[in-house]
Amino acid sequence: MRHPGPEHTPWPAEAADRYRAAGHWRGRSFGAALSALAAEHRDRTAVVGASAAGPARLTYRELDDRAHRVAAGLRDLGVRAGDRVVLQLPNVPEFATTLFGLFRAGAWPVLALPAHREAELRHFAEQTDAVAIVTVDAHEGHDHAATARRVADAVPAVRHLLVLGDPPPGAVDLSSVAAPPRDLPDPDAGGVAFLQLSGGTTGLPKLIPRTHDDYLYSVRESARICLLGPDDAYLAALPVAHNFPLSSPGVLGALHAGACAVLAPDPFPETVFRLVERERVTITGVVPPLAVAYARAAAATARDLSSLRLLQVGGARCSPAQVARVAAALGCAVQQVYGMGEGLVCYTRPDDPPEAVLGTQGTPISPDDELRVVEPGAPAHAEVPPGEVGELLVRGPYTIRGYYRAAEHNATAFTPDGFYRTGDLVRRDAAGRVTVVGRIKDQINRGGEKIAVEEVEGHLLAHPAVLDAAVVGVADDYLGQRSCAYVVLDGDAAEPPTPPQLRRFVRDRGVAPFKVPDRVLVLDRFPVTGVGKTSRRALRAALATLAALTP
Ligand code: J2J
Repeated sequence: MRHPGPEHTPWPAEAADRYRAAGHWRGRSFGAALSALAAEHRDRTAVVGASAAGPARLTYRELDDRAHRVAAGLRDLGVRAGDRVVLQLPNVPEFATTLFGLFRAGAWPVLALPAHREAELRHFAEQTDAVAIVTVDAHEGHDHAATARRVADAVPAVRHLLVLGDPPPGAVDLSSVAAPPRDLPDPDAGGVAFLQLSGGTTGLPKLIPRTHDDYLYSVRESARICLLGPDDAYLAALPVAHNFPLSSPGVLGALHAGACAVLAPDPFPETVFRLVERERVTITGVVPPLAVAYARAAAATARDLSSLRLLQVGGARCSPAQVARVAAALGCAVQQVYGMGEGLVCYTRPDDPPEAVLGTQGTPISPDDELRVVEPGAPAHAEVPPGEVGELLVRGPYTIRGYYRAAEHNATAFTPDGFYRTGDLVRRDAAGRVTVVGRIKDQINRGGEKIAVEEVEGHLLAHPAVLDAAVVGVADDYLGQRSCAYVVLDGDAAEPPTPPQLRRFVRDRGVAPFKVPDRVLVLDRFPVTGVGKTSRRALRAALATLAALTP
């Protein structure tokens, strides 16, 4: 396979020197950071969760020890520094031990989500020439081991399939990947630590190379901004591989603070409330639909939620009315979080005035985050006047300068002077607070889950009877947006597919369930025609209007 573009686009030397001099980048790897935490917090609880092996509580020393053992076990399998390994685990303690084991071995985890299926997994493995896939036997009714087996068979680079739980023939039991700890070379902190996933706007999801230096900086500052300390318990309700529960401040922020990271097997109110009560959880972070669900369920619960001091909402827009309702119902502070796997994270702060917490997404983590709000489509320097809406561009000490192996996409996703084009429409007030008001990127935000419309259109177009397809977002009270696919069918097709058949067709192509169009509508022809990106955009806009009017 040809891989256009570099693995990692480094920051220019001038910027890197500045970030080091400012103390943002400290030259410490994740593995070294964990060992330092283990020395400091020793027998305090680091991770609480449950997996097939039963409930587990790991102290800081146990977590560090297991990470060493996993790293040695990976080396014995032949996994070397710089190798890519697709990591797809739900919220189980093994996620933490494997993640840190891979970090220690210098291998690069590729952070797949449990919702990903064969199409995505295969793309990650092919795109990265992954040498191994780590997954779970089954989760929420899906046979992940079988899916990963097919991917491993199809991608020649994949030599190992490591399965948590019951491994199928030919796969290795993940719990057996352990060997007596030994000294392994500490990876360069300025180099790539792992590949995070982008929600994507074009084709298939892009991979985001994050370095030890830049990610640890964002984690450390996130923990500080959220006032995390050793007495806190952070609950990961969202899938822990996602950037928000991983790093904002997430599980890694909790560990950095010497706190306890509690892994919830699912994000539903019953599960989350039970864990809040049992573990005296102080902080959690969720997407708006879940925050609203917790607010509703709080009224009727017998669980003691009094330990909860902060509920973070992010990943999608949360209206001021929703924020107010959630805060009142749960009797805790709410924090808005606006972040992205590519880097930039904004938070409202504990001492912000109520109107800022209700109505804005706060300010960036770093004084060295450079934000520009520009006229969409105009040259990068054309900033809009303060207070007006424009596209947000960002550059800074933890925002990437390029996607992994994606030279062509990078040429448009970044400005020549290294700003990432977020595709988000924002306003900045006089205090520098950001409010997200919309989006110009071709992406649907379905309750925080990101859908690249082009990707789904590609799956629909693979059907022999589909002549054209356009996928649009439709406003939805619960999720913020749902997806609607318009298709034009081949009139000569012997048996034109019905909408349910098309939905099943997309699902059977092995895509994450959240990407299957919520609705499929058949049109004789599309309202506007043309080629090229702009006219596709105009077409999608016209269809979105139509969808909003279609009962
Ligand atoms: C509106 N849109 C938002 C918000 C993200 C913390 C929190 C979230 C993410 C995340 C993350 C939003 N209001 N509060 O990585 O560390 C939309 C924007 C953004 C895109 C990024 C984190 N918070 N968004 O959601 O990579 O459109 O990261 O560009 O999944 O989500 O999506 P993602």
